[in-house]
Amino acid sequence: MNEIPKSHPRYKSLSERKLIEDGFEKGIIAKAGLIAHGRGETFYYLLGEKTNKETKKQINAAAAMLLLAKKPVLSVNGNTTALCAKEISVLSDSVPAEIEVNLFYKTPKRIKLIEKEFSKHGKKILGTKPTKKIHGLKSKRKDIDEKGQWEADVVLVMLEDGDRTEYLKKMGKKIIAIDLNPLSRTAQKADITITDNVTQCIPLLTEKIIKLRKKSTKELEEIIKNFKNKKILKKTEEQIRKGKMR
Ligand code: PTJ
Repeated sequence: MNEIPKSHPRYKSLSERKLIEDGFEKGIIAKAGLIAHGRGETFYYLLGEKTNKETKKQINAAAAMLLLAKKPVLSVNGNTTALCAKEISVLSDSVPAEIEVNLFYKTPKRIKLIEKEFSKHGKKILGTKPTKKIHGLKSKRKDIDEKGQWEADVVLVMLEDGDRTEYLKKMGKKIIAIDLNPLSRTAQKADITITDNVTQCIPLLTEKIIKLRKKSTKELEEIIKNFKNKKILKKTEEQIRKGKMR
């Protein structure tokens, strides 16, 4: 990362690319994770590479939902580990919430590497020996930890493909998604979707949680009641289509 000067106009995206490349070389990131990052970069560019007004509302609602949760779980995969394991660890302390690894391209080696990354930040993660299953889900994401997603009432999923959100919702859980694509299945199915770069919104979510901690349960419930996920996603899509963000 040192070889990219901070003054470079594309410092943020180039340094993230480096984290992704290094994560792939170490074996943390799956091959498809490289493609997923490219998808994300495109949407990030179209969204103006900044946290806009609508996104701030999404972060506010997500913070309220995490604070109200009885058993919140932050679900991590290869990309999110390589990009921001430290920031996710800080978020987990601020809520507080468990961290659980959940992989689409699951191998024992990747699980171990991800466990090791989080241990560098003092975190013991769940999901390394899952004993429960998400009913109906076909992919390897179905394996979940009894003390994690199984018992959770709120699950934060990030950079997610496929249909886990839908199945977790069928199990009665509330889902917060972080996905730069407002049209993805996960974004559309989640209760709250944050259409922002994971590296940018995780620290903002932590800050928001610290601020909202002083609020009463009633005030937090009010934030969620007034939040309309589909409406904000529609607006975000329109802004992208009209090229309004850049
Ligand atoms: O680590 P694994 O085995 O669990 O595999 C994970 C990947 C990422 C390979 C898998 O979940 C996948 O293929 O995901 P998709 O279908 O590419 O979806 C990822 C979504 O995250 C896309 O909608 C991207 O636009 C979005 N995205 C990519 N990078 C970021 C992002 N959203 C937020 N922040 C990012 N940095």
